[in-house]
Amino acid sequence: MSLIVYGAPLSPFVRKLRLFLAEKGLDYQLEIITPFGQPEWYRELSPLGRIPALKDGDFTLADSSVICHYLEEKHPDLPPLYGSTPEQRARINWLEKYADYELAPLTTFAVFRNRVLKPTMQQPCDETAVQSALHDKLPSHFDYLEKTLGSADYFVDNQLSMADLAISCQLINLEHGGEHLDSQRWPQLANLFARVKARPSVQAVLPGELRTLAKLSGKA
Ligand SMILES: N[C@@H](CCC(=O)N[C@@H](CS)C(=O)NCC(=O)O)C(=O)O
Repeated sequence: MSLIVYGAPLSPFVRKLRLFLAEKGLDYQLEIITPFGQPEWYRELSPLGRIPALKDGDFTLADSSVICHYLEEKHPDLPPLYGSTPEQRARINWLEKYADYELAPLTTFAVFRNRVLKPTMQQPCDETAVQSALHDKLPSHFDYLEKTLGSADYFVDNQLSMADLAISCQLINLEHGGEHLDSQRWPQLANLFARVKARPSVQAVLPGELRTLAKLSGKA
C-alpha cells in the first residue's frame, strides 16, 4: 500500500519529508492538511496538530524527523540518508536538529510566517521580528554552517544526507519570505544550497510551491 503524507507544500517540515521520499524513490500521496483549521480526525495522527504526518498502511506517525528515521529503518535496501556509521548518523542528526530547532524559528516562523502567512490571515507582518531574525540572529548560524561545511560539497562525508535537505528546506522558506542567503558572505553554504535546489527531488516540488506562493500573494 502506498504511503500517505498529510500536510501542505509550503511547510519546510513537509517539504523535508517529501524530498526524503523522492530521494529514496518511495511513492506517496499528498493529502492536504493545513496547519490551521484541521479536521478533528487529524489529531489521531498528529496529537499536537502539526504537519506533516504519515500513514503507512494501518501505522500512523507524526513529526518529520521521526517519520524519516522510521522510513530509513524500514527500507535498509535504499540509499541511506542518515549515514551508515554511528559517527555519520550523529553528525546528520545534529545538523537536522540544528535546521529544525535553530534555523526554523528564524527562517520559517519569523521571516516566512510574517511576510507570507500573516498577510493571508489579515494579520500585520511584524517587520521588526523579521529584521531582527535577518540581521541579529541568522548571521551567526550561517557563519557556523559555513565553517562546518568547509570546502565539501555536502555536510557529512561529502554525500547527500538529511543534513543537506533539512538545512536547504529552511533556506527555501527564507527565499519564500523574500530574502536570499548572501553568497558573498557565505559562499560555500550558498553553493550547497544551489546544488541541493538543482536536484530532481527539489525541482519536483518547487515549481508547485512557487505557484501557491504567487496565489497567496495575489500575483497569480
Ligand atoms: N517538529 C515538527 C514541526 C512541525 C511543525 O511545526 N509544523 C508546523 C507547520 S510548518 C505546524 O504544523 N504548525 C501548526 C501548529 O504548531 O499548531 C516536525 O518536524 O514535523
